[in-house]
Amino acid sequence: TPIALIGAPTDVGAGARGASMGPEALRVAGLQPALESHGLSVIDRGNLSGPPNPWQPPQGGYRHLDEVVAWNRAVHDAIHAELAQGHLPILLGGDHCLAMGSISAVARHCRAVGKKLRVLWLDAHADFNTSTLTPSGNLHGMPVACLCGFGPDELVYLGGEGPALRPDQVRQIGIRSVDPGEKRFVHEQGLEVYDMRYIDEMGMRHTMEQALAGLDADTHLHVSFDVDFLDPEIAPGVGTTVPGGPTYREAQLCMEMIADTGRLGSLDIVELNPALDVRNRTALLAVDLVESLFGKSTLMREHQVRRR
Ligand code: DIR
Ligand code: MN
Ligand code: MN
Ligand code: MN
Repeated sequence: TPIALIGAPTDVGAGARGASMGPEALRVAGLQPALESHGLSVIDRGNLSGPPNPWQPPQGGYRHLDEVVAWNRAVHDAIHAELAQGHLPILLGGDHCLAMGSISAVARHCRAVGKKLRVLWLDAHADFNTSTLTPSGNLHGMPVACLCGFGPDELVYLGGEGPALRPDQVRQIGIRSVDPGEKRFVHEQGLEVYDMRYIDEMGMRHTMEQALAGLDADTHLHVSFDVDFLDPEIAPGVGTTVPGGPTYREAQLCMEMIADTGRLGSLDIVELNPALDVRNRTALLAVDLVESLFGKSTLMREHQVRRR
């Protein structure tokens, strides 16, 4: 399956400026040649365009709602077009509000072809706020809620009929910062959350076995990778760092176990903020992890798997 890279250079949904430079930082870190080195075919579609960041306070509980809608319409259309051609789209964000556009396109595609959909949400945050629960008004804290139908109509209906997701299609991994009202709402809606306490106690291997359980040949797996999922010691280039995230090895195992399912159908790489990074190391780490997500493994393991 050819991979299509689509840049969405905006930070209209975030609380810090700079994620708009994410797509170029990932290109500079060598995302395309890294994927190609594993025999994958990659097309870079360049960047989408949309409104500038007006940097205004929230209105009616949302910051920059019109701009967020405009960017997500562009993302939805671009991701949907790639899926319709049989390509595997990678969204280069941009902040995490853009997952509303990408996942609504993935859900629409899955409805059309009769596939099931599972979303793995790798993040320090649950991103399940609403206009009344949010402490910030930032829409990058609300995409999961909007995708499940809790948000303004312009965002809930991005992909046509009805909300894109039911809460039982989502698995959240790495969570360690949830706002008080948001926490109650996560419980009320029954989201399946593997938080850092769970990962500490059970280990990443068991966590991923649970999060990936029940996938079948008809399931499209979408990974929404918020780079703040990673521990800030290894990934400083994000707008909202939260200590105590997965280590390098835990993150690699997470990606490798997703690769092993063979079900990956689409990916978001979001919240990378080059303005806060150190010599592009967070972008380089993201590229390294994405290589694992697409099946890069050590020689040792390839031998073991083949001999089994
Ligand atoms: C916080 C921060 N929960 C909010 N959220 C995110 O403003 O809603 N930071 N997603 O990356
Ligand atoms: Mn997020
Ligand atoms: Mn986050
Ligand atoms: Mn590498």
